[in-house]
Amino acid sequence: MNKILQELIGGKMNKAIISPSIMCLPPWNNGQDTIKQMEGLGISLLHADVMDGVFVPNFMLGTDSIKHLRRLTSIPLDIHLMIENPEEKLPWFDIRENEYVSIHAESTRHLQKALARVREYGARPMVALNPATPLVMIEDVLDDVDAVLLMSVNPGFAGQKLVPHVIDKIARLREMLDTNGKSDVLIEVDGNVSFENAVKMRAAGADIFVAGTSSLFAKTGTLAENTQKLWNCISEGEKQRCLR
Ligand code: S6P
Ligand code: MG
Repeated sequence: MNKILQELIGGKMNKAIISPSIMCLPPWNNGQDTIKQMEGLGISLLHADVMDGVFVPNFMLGTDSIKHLRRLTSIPLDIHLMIENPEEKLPWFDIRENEYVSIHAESTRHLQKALARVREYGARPMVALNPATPLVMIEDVLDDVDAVLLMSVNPGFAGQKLVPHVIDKIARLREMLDTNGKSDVLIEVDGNVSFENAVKMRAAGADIFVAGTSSLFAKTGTLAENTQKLWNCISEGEKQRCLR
């Protein structure tokens, strides 16, 4: 039995989750049809990027878009805040109990306060790190989070190339979590989660895979085909079928 399978059976490895990136949806039908289809495909989390044009050089999904998404589906949101001083803006989002909300360590001087505020809504706090931000930045907030988001591209845009050292960073984070008694803290990866990269990210210890133009919304394959293919890439027993 190989090591990953042993760890899965031993409960050390969490079940993998696909979190489709809403900003990559074809815009013409307001997301409605695609999201209904995702419900049928067993998707259990939806990644919603929020960008303020300051923390990152782009604008994306405002508060009304987030509220609109909640009307379309009961799939919980995974809200990725790429905004300055997020702790002041959390009340704008009408955060729900079952949602993940990620706060970038680089975006606030009050990281612990921001994460604690997410917890006050009953939601699941997640701390996010850009590719160049070292893991040491989150050592003192491990008690305040349910998950850590490692950016595998510099945030702001879809369709970028993986920053390669992030694979090793995932493994170092998994080790850091395990040695601190935080094995239940999930690791999310975001950026160029292609079928090939997903295999390496899973092997390194990632649990939540943000799926954008590199997989679910790739130019080839239907949404159903690409979802199945990504499942195969992150499910141990199916890996051999992954790249077919
Ligand atoms: C990027 C944003 C991401 C993208 C996603 C796109 O700043 O946070 O969530 O939407 O990474 O995926 P892909 O496969 O096009 O890189
Ligand atoms: Mg994102």
